[in-house]
Amino acid sequence: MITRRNLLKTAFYAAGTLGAYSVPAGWSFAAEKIHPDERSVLIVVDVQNCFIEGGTLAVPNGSAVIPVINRIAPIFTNIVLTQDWHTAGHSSFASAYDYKKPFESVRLAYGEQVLWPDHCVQGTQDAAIHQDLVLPSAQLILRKGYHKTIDSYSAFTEADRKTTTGLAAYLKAHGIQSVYVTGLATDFCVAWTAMDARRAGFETFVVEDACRAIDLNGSLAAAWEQMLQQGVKRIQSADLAS
Ligand code: VGL
Ligand code: ZN
Repeated sequence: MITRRNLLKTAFYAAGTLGAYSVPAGWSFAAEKIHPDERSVLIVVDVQNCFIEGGTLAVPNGSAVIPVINRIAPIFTNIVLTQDWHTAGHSSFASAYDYKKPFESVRLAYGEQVLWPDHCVQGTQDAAIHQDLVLPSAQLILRKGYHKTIDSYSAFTEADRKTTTGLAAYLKAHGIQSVYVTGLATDFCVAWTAMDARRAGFETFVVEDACRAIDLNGSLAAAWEQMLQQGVKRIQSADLAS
């Protein structure tokens, strides 16, 4: 069959015979489908009202991830959701500082912190998981960012790079070896989660079309560069099958 993949494959092998090809690090040549099994987990990052159109920190076209995640979810026996869950007056909010505006940054005890509009405040409708996500089999909703003075983009380790959320231990206790990351936003919570998953020893995939980015000052390109360099694999939802 002539598919885009087979054409690519032909081009790839043709280039190979010329002896002058290279495959960028992390670029996986997925001619075969990937089949997640019971040692795999789908992590759905922060698909909350705040990050969807109309929310307090809306990611451009954020709602587009929902049908993609709903479509691939039945492939997974293990699903974990994360929920950004900040205190009112959280130290990642620009409003917590005099003379600071959203998307500026500030130096905190643990390093540089980007400042955001007030978002995902505990117990608000803005912080609720979006109602169009259909994930009845999800086994865990992990909240993060609930310490007032420490942000947590990552689902594994808070921004001080010391405080653990316990997720790596949880996944290991359940025999998980491979992590598939989806959700919002590609360049912040998805990227930090994926890189920490690698660091914790999991085989790690980011499902690119199941994510959307904020893209502040080139942050999306930078995030992909770092993720690929650290061995995170970039795949598409169509690469996955039962
Ligand atoms: C996020 C900025 C602030 C995210 C969370 O989910 O990517 N980004 N809080
Ligand atoms: Zn946040």
